[in-house]
Amino acid sequence: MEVVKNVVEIISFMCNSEFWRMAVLWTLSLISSYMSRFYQTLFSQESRCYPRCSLKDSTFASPLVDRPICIITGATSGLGAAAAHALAKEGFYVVLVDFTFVLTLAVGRSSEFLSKAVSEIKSRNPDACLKAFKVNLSSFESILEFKHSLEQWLHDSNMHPSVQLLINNAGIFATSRRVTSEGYDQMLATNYIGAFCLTKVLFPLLENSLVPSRVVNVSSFTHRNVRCRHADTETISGKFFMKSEDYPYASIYEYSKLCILLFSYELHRKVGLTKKSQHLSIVAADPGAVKTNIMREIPSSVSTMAFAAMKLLGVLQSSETGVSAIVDAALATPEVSGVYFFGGKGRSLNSSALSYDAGLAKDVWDASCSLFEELQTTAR
Ligand SMILES: NC(=O)c1ccc[n+]([C@@H]2O[C@H](COP(=O)([O-])OP(=O)(O)OC[C@H]3O[C@@H](n4cnc5c(N)ncnc54)[C@H](OP(=O)(O)O)[C@@H]3O)[C@@H](O)[C@H]2O)c1
Ligand SMILES: *[C@@H]1O[C@H](CO)[C@@H](O)[C@H](O)[C@H]1NC(C)=O
Ligand SMILES: *[C@@H]1O[C@H](CO)[C@@H](O)[C@H](O)[C@H]1NC(C)=O
Ligand SMILES: *[C@H]1O[C@H](CO)[C@@H](O)[C@H](O)[C@H]1NC(C)=O
Repeated sequence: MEVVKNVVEIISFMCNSEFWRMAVLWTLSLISSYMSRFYQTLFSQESRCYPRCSLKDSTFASPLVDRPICIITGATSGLGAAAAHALAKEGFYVVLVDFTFVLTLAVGRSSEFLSKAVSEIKSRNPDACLKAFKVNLSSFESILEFKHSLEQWLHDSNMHPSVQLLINNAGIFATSRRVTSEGYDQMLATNYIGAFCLTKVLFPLLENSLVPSRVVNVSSFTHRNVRCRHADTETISGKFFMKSEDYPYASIYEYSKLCILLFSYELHRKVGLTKKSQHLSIVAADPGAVKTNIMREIPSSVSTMAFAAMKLLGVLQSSETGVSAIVDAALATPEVSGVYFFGGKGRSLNSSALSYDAGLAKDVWDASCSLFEELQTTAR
């Protein structure tokens, strides 16, 4: 009975055009990313590799800031957890943001409960400085609460009221339609609107930094498949996608990743224009295909097959190697901004032509700002 149920589930999942969009188009866009990277290394004269700099030698290092603060969203699992480990090792004070923290009894110190994510990093690196905050990124209220707790914590621990690095990593891949209490599509609310609002809310802290600060947005090669040129509040909040009966999950995921990019570039342009925030840089990172929990909502036999196929093509990475594009982005020298990191070893790539469309970026920016204002007035 169980077997029959499973088979029926797999077949119905595979009979959906969104599945084929994912299986065929996403694979092609990943392969084309690797091909253009290869082409670039062979024929491009100018090097598009950016070296990492360690905290000791510059970027965020300064006698004014002894431990730069790095906020990572979605830090309990997959790439976020790997980035938290890597950056704590670099010497950052890592603030982990996630909405579920499983508590475990800390090893070594009895009677102290720590989150599993924190104790895992601590067990590999006892000197790591970590702080965890529980935040639901698809809820604006939760984001505002986080800002207050963060400021309170900085104040209580006698730290400068600023943030040096923000990594917008949290993201979900939802295969069924869920609407948040604000009326937005949950995938767009988490992957894009949440990241936008968090950046906006934390902007004063980033600007307040005594050393150059940076925002890293985690995007994805899947953004290359977006053809949709709408960028109004209807589309960004997902209401536009609610018109179709089936949930176009692959299209929405791609779209959320394109929005992140358009945003990153628009903010890069905007920040470039103002003198005051000249030391704030914005970069994007694409980890490639990585074996994490992100595919949790698709039937496990389908994701096992997908991972096996990726492995056969030689493009599947572990979180430890996949995270290198994110760490490259985080540690590139301060003047690096508006760059799309892909493939590790400091390498970068051009993102899709659509993502460089300044008109579209402006539309996304304006629509996101009006959603933000709407959220702010209801939160008051
Ligand atoms: N894996 C890939 O192949 C791949 C490729 C390209 C880009 N990316 C991007 O990389 C990022 C990280 O993905 P991953 O592969 O590491 O996935 P993952 O293992 O599923 O991790 C995502 C994290 O985000 C958290 N999260 C989800 N919704 C949240 C919310 N509303 N509020 C707070 N936290 C929330 C999750 O928390 P819980 O664990 O508590 O649910 C989880 O810790 C995503 O932006 C993804 O789109 C991944
Ligand atoms: C997160 O917030 C959204 C929007 O307010 C809400 O719909 C969702 O249920 C929340 N998730 C959790 C796990 O609390
Ligand atoms: C990448 O983009 C730049 C500027 O947008 C352009 O000059 C260059 O030709 C592009 N490179 C490739 C390989 O498409
Ligand atoms: C990422 O980039 C810009 C800055 O890049 C920021 O405003 C935005 O909120 C961040 N996140 C998204 C979703 O673009």
